[in-house]
Amino acid sequence: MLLIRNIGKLITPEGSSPRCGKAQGEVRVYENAAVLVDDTILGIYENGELPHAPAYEIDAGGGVVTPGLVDCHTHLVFGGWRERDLAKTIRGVSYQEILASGGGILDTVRSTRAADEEKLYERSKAFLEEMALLGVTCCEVKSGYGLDLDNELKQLRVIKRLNDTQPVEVVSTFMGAHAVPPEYAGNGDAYVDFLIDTLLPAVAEGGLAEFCDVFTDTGVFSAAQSRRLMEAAKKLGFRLKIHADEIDAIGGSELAGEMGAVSAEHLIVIDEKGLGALAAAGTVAELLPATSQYLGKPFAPARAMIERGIPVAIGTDFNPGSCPSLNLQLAMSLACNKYRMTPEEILTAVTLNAAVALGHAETKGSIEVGKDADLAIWDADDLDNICYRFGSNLVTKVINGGKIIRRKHEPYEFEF
Ligand code: IZC
Ligand code: ZN
Repeated sequence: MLLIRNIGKLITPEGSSPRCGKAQGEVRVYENAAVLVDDTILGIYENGELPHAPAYEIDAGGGVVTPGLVDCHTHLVFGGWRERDLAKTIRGVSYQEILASGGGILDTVRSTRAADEEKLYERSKAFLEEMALLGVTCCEVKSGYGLDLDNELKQLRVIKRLNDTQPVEVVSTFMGAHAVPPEYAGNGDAYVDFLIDTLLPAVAEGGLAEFCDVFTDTGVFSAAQSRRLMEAAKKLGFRLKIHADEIDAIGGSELAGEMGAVSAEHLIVIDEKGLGALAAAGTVAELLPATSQYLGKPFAPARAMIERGIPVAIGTDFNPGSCPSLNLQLAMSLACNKYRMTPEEILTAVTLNAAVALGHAETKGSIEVGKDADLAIWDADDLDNICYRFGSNLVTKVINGGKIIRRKHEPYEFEF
């Protein structure tokens, strides 16, 4: 058993359901607290009270303790960076223009196809270690840089192996509909047929993904193509996610609502109809502020979403093209400054609502007795401080499933 004591403030959303509207900003605060864990949370104490049971102790130094962070949107298994696009991006060449000229996602498809499975695994594991030290205890990873049978399955096997071999819980999403590969250039419909007839059934049979995602946008997949794919995925038992309204509002968020998708993601240019669809369906809006920042794009209308009662989650979108940062703390401070979300709303967005978006809210996303012992200890005395000090890693210790996460060269409880 492990006791984390001398916690100035233990701050957590509560429950296993999405928190929306006013409730998005309502968090429980335990002052002068302690928490007793094994692999799950056994007890929470406040006002200087402590359990009687003996336990190995960690001193939180009077700082804040929150649930471990949940990064609900990443593309972290990829073969190579795309820094050569930086000069184009700052000259104003758009993300879509780079993709249309055979670069962008297709560039990463080339490097990922060429990458050896073992190397992909090692490189992705190193990213997860970096994320863990920034406070992340659970994250999503999407495929979508293989875009053929062998290479999509290779990417998904890497994702599964990551989940099996290191402490961050990894939720797998199949995203074969990330772009139309060169073999099907100009023939998106035939590629969607291939996804439905061949790739989706293979992924389902291998038990390699919980979710299916599609990039519904200009130059990628139309709403009609996306609907076809989502219907097939649903029949095979996948839960649905959708990249919607990142570049143009072509019906992605309406489709997400109609199909009962668990989340709609990006939503930079969502319109009234889209907002209405998400609100009616209870779909989680997954917002990715570091992508807007990096691409110099507008920021999604988070306040309008909260006002409409749409649960908001925030992720990094870590990927080599539109968000080369895996720092969820940075996304939190951008959400504060750019979305004008309060620190309490943001905490819910990177813990409980993110866990809901991954279908793991029964065990993750809040500090409550019986949930997994996933905690972040911060060198901060309140949430304001966490959102304010952007650029530094304010997490001093991370507990994942009751194990203390340390850097490799430190004495460890769990080695990466
Ligand atoms: O590699 O560009 N938006 N997919 C949709 C991405 C960004 C990842 C990429
Ligand atoms: Zn994405």
